[in-house]
Amino acid sequence: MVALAERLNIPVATSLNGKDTIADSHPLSVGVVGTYSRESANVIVNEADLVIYIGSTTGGMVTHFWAVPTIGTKVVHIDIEPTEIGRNYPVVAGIQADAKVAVQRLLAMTNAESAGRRSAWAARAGEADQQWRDKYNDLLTSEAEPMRPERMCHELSQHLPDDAIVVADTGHTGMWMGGMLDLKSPNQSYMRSAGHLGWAFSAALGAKCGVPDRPVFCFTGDAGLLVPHRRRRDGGPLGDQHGHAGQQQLLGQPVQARLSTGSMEGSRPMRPANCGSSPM
Ligand SMILES: Cc1ncc(C[n+]2csc(CCOP(=O)(O)OP(=O)(O)O)c2C)c(N)n1
Repeated sequence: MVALAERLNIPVATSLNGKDTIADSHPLSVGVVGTYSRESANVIVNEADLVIYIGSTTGGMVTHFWAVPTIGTKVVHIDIEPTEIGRNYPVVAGIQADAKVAVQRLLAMTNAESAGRRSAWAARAGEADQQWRDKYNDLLTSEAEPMRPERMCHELSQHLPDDAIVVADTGHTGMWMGGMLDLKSPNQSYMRSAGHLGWAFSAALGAKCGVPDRPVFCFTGDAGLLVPHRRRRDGGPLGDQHGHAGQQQLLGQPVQARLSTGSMEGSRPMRPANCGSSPM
């Protein structure tokens, strides 16, 4: 998809689920569109004269409740499920196909001749992206204590390893990460809770078990962290309600956790002054 976007010079917005489809550092990337989104993505999708959906249910979250793009925008919809095509947006063309196969066919059928015609549009997308960065720079680099969530996202953007897997929970954590985190490498992966609070911690354990050699980073809130632990406290494998540390083998991986009744031990968030991050 990135190769197709580059060849045709088309800006790319992603769903929250597809955040790692294109690195945020890519010049054609405008970020996540919809409700848990980056403002610049909504601006650009609303300015587009044609939106091509690739493998999307065009649901409420990704369209900000069918306001982005506005109904009436020309839409091409590629999806393997025929009932999704044109379900929420009338289409000028519908293509029933596996997303990857369709994109590969489009790559084989197109050349870069038309790319120049979209130079101004691609530049406009870059401008919107920069406007977003300028608008949020103070929050992303804020020295406020406790550390602002925007600063945490910015620090992660700066320091996540090239092959990191990021697992984000729902709630404000999902909003902040969807909009504020910059993935900087196509080797980084992003997974998010589809609305189930507490999913992220368990999913991060699962990701680590599945791909032990890659660093896994879980971003969740206090409630999100407590939900799965409460369940484990009530008979699960990790620790117990008396504050005993538990160490178990989970799918062959050692896992440690310490729980106490109604609270959880943890380390304090980093102080902004200790981050040593470069400014945007
Ligand atoms: C299983 C489940 N229970 C409840 C909710 C509703 N819910 C969504 S976010 C949220 C609060 C999350 O709080 P926290 O994890 O501390 O993160 P914050 O949003 O405060 O950053 C709740 C209760 C949900 N989505 N899923």
